[in-house]
Amino acid sequence: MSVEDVTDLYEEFGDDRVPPGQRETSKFPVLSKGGTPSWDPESWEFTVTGAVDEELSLSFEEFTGLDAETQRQDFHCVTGWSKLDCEFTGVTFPHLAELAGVRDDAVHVMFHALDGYTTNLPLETCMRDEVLFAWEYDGDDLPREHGGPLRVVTPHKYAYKGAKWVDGVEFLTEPERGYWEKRGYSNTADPWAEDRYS
Ligand SMILES: Nc1nc2c(c(=O)[nH]1)N[C@H]1C(S)=C(S)[C@@H](COP(=O)(O)O)O[C@H]1N2
Ligand SMILES: [Mo]
Repeated sequence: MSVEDVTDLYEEFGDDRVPPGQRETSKFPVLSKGGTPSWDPESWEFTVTGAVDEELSLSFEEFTGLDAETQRQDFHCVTGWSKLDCEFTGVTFPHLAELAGVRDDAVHVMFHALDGYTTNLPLETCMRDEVLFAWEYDGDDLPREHGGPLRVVTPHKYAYKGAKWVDGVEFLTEPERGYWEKRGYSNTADPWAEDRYS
């Protein structure tokens, strides 16, 4: 599969590929609010709910059978490290949204995860091909501690906007805040504006 390089996305937001106040690392640290939740491949299901024409429920096999792409992206953690050139394989947010049919009154999105984590973004901020539901990292299954079997990546935002262990996306008619957004992290999370805290 060919790799789409989207590491030039920063040009939309700032002058430098590594956002201000960030340091490049070659490691891939793990940041989770708690432990790594278990998952059962037999009973796991991914749901698309809320303001959509058709709510969806997909098994892992069905999800990974959707049209996928591999992208080279950068990863920016709000605690100050950036990891460049990560290769993630997954389904784009706009593709999933199209499958469900987003209603006209949808304005916001909440992601749900197996560990009870949630995170939110305005719909227009999600409707970009770089927002991936990813199950592979650098050609292998996404490591469990990094969100396997499935996680979201948001290269245009700090990484807390990307839910690890994601198992649901909910389309909302009004904005709501997720786990860290209620606890002092920025709701907007733009790395080039250094939107770290609110
Ligand atoms: N489900 C879930 N997703 C999550 C988190 C979490 O605790 N639970 N932590 C977030 C935070 S604060 C960051 S910085 C990134 C870290 O991803 P990593 O552990 O793969 O580096 O995941 C985000 N997604
Ligand atoms: Mo984080």
